[in-house]
Amino acid sequence: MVLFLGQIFRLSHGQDPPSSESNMSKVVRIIDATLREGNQCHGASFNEKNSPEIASAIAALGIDMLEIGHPVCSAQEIRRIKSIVELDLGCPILAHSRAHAKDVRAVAETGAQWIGIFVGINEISQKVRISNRQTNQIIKMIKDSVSLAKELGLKVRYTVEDASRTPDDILLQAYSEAINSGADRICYSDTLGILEPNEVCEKISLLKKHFPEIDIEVHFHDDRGLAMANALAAVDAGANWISTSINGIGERSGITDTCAFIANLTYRKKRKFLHLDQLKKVSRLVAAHSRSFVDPRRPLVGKNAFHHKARLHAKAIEKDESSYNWIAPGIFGLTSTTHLPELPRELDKLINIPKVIPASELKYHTDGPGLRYVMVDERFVPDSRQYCIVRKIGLVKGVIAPHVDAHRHDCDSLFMFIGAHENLTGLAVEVQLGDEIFPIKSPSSVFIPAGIEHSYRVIAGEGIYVNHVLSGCYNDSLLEGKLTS
Ligand code: HCA
Ligand code: CU
Repeated sequence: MVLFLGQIFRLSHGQDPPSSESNMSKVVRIIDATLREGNQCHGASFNEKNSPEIASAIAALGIDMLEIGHPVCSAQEIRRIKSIVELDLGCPILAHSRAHAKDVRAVAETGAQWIGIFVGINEISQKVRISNRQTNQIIKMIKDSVSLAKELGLKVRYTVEDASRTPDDILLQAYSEAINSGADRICYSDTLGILEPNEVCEKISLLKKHFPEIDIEVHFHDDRGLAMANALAAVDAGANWISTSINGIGERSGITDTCAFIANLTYRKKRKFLHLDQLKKVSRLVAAHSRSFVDPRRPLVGKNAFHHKARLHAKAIEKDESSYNWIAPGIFGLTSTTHLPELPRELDKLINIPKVIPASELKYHTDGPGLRYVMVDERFVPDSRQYCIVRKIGLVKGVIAPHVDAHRHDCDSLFMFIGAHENLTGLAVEVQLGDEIFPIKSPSSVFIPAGIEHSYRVIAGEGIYVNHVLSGCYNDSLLEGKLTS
């Protein structure tokens, strides 16, 4: 059936497309799996506290569906997913499930509208992922789990895990079973990131030939650096849902990057996203909470993505931005840069005399007790990528007012307390970390992971306080918005 353009564009973000949407005119949709696949990235700990903020920020980009977590894992995981469902972001929520009844029931308990059931069916899956099951038994698991999910009122996405290493006949059999049992969408997963774009094209064309009506999602891992190329090849071959994550985080080398994929769709004039100027902000937020920091070369959101160093390039960019940018950075609220400060080559310029500067130069701070010596930041050493201050605290008598409000950085930082007495004793402080307050005596250090709210105040004694932040500019490293008040 032919759809008129107007009909396509009336499908607003978050709504399920009508099932009659014809294949040729299907809009490319994004399911962002940061809070599921991304949670499997080393360093990530998306929890009940930070997940709602992250989910809201991602949904606000105009994403079509959010994949949140794996509820059967724990009661805590169920609560985390529920807390996002309850936000009612206007964007359907999908939760992950093996093809087991208890997993399916756990998803139903979260209130998520969609379930993503996955099961591998190839030889290696039978050997190590779901041991001691034959192909026909796995086919039955697909039928039973999809049917149960439908009975529980869920919309179902069914994924063949490791689809790219599964023989075509078995692959088609698995998807047929899922569709006949009521699956609303199928997902092709290149779990190991082994496919190349021409193979993706073949596989998706095969699925389209056999299942012309059903929505097809693809999930590409980036182990060979091909996740983006494969996603675009899949779109060209007719896949209409792409699974992505912010900064591409996930198992190992991760998956297709949400922001870069949105930029690619924009470049191709495939779809209009309304809040492109928020991409970098969301990238920073997720980088902080996953402690998976963005490489300067990452497309779109990396520090160097629109930086031009060679003199010829810089000159050309100053005349016309399109000379060396693939897309106009302004669309994303970004600007081209040409002359970023560089680390000095002369070694003596790396030695600094500290300057006394009151802390009110920082957001969330007033001057506070004693003198604050700035030891290093990018004003002292261009491109230092570090900030360090020392505060000399004279003997505290009586109660002193706090001078730092709770705040968070997009990078890790450190507090050190060094008392003026023997063995570095002699200073008592109180440190807020997340929701908790800790009374602390010197000598001590407090490691502050990126994204964690923190502050401190001096209680008694005398000594030195050191703050070290892994950013050359304190104020630029702050994440706006606070989790608690
Ligand atoms: C996993 C595997 C998975 C599943 C994808 C999906 C993969 O981490 O459980 O359910 O669509 O890459 O195959 O991420
Ligand atoms: Cu995956």
